[in-house]
Parts: sequence; structure tokens; C-alpha cells
Amino acid sequence: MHNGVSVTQFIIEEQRRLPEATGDFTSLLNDLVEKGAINGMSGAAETENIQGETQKKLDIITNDVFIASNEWAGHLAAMASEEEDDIYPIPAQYPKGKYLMSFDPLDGSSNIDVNISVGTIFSITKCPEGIENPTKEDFLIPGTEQICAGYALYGPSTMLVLTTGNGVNGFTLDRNIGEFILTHPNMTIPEDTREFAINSSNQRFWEAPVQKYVEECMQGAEGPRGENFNMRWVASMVAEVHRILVRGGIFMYPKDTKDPSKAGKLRIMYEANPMSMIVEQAGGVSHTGYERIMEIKPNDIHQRVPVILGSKNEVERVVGYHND
Ligand code: P6P
Repeated sequence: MHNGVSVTQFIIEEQRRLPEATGDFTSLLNDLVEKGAINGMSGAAETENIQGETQKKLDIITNDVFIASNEWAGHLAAMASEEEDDIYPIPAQYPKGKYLMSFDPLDGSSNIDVNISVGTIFSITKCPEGIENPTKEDFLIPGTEQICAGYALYGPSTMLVLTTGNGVNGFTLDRNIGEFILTHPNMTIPEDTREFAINSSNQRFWEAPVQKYVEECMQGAEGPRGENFNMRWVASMVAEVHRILVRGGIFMYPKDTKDPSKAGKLRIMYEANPMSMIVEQAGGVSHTGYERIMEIKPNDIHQRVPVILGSKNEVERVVGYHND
């Protein structure tokens, strides 16, 4: 395996696996890695200075940096961002490419002020053949069509976790050389877990299957599961998903009745879909409770969905409760 190689070399070696690859995608990924993730990290690192001189929130600054880093290289035809109401077409002065990118520039940004890990999430799909000026409709395809998904995690170390459909690999930023080095090859989620993550303050709003599952976990060894469980809630999806990739777990942001107009809190295009591709590529399951998230055809770039993802056997148990 590639141990010790940089993400740049890893991506190029991955491209060799795909005879039909033209190198465009490889160049896009390398641009994204070299500029997007590091810029996102430096945005977070300079919080002090930036907050002093600007009136913009860090997630908007990160959004602007991410767009500026990726709009010029000729690999993208348009982008969709949590921070942009509509899609962002590549400006006329730049060549247009054959990919579309959806991203959440700084997920979990409410944690910035309390110095808890945050991240950037991105999803790449192909722009339909022959389309020079994609519309919102061209983004609204099922998550199974993604060709790449990944996240940057700005924590005790800065990491990049990536899948192009051939497993999941994690890279750690070596600040001494400014390179992301392969440190977590072939990340795989354990099929079983005794650790669940959910915002329990919403308990009274959950649907019955989620109520049942969490209640059984809370009853521990004396209850029907016959084992004790641990609970985590970081309020930063990137951090939760990374923990699950490393040691297993189940993460739930289910549909709740707190705001009946919302199908869930997390957005399908730039949170649920990319994380679902990563989780499934690592041997996990990602579901709404009623359907596989990546099979949903989105109806809007900011559509929200319920998310239940992680260790296969636990997610399938919760899905079973929804079917009962
Ligand atoms: P709550 C962050 O705002 C986010 O989108 C996810 O990263 C995180 O899992 C969730 O919302 C936290 O939501 O309601 O617990 O603040």
C-alpha cells in the first residue's frame, strides 16, 4: 500500500487504476487538496486576526476562500455551497470543466469560539455531457452518482479523508513540509459498536423507532441489549463521522417534530451525501430510517434529510425498528 506517500502521489497513482481517466479529475483533486483544505484550516487558525478586521463570519470567509481556490483551474462547471443561496457558476473569465462540486465550507462552525474540531465537507459529481452552463437541476442527482467525496478535519491534527469509490483513505497534514501524508490507509468502520451519537435534548421530538433504540441503549446491561453503551455528541458532523471511521459508532440526526416543516437538520447535497459515500465505502450504512440516503433524488440544493449512519449492524437495527 502507499504508506508514507503524499496525497498528491496517492491521487495520481489512483488515477492509473482508471484507464479512462483523463487527469482532469486528478488535477481537480490536487487543487482542492492543496488550496481548499489548507485555506480552510488557515481561516480557522487566523480566527483571532480575521475576527478583529472583518465583519464576516468565518464560515463565509471559508466559503469565499474555497470558491476562489477552486474556480480558476478549469476543472469545474459550477459549485453549490451551504453559504450560497443558488449555485455558483464558474465566472466567464475562467475555463469551465466537466465536474460539479457541492460543499459545506465550515461544518460545525458554532464550535469555533469554543475551540472544538470543525471541518469542510465536499462532494464531486460529473456535469452532464455537453452542458456548458449547468443549472441547479444538474446538481440534483442521487448520491450514488458521486465520483468523489471527502472532508478536511481541523482538529488536534489537520486531516483530509477521501474516497473516489475505491475505499476510504486518511491523510494527515505534515506542517513541516506542507503536505498531506497517507496515515490512515483503507479506513474501515467496525460492523458493531456500543457508542451512539445523538443530540438528546431533542428526545421528546423523535419518532418512535429512534425513541426505542436510544432507550434500549440507555438501559444498558440491565435492558434488552444486555450491554452498556457510551454516548458522544460533538455537534460537529465531521468530527463525529471521523470518530466512527476510526473506532465505529452510530450517528443520528433523525427527523423530529420540533419543526415539522423540516425533514431533518442536515443537508443532503453537501453533508449527508458525501458522508454517506464515505461511510458506505468504509463498510458502514447510511440511511434515513426509511431509505438509503444515496438513493434519494434531491429536489433542492439545500434539501434536508434525516441521517442515521455508521456501524452496519447498529444502523440496520434502527432501520429494522422503522420497518416494524
Ligand atoms: P445541533 C453543525 O451545525 C451541524 O450541521 C452538524 O455538523 C452537527 O452534527 C449538527 O449540525 C449539530 O446540530 O442541533 O446539535 O447543534
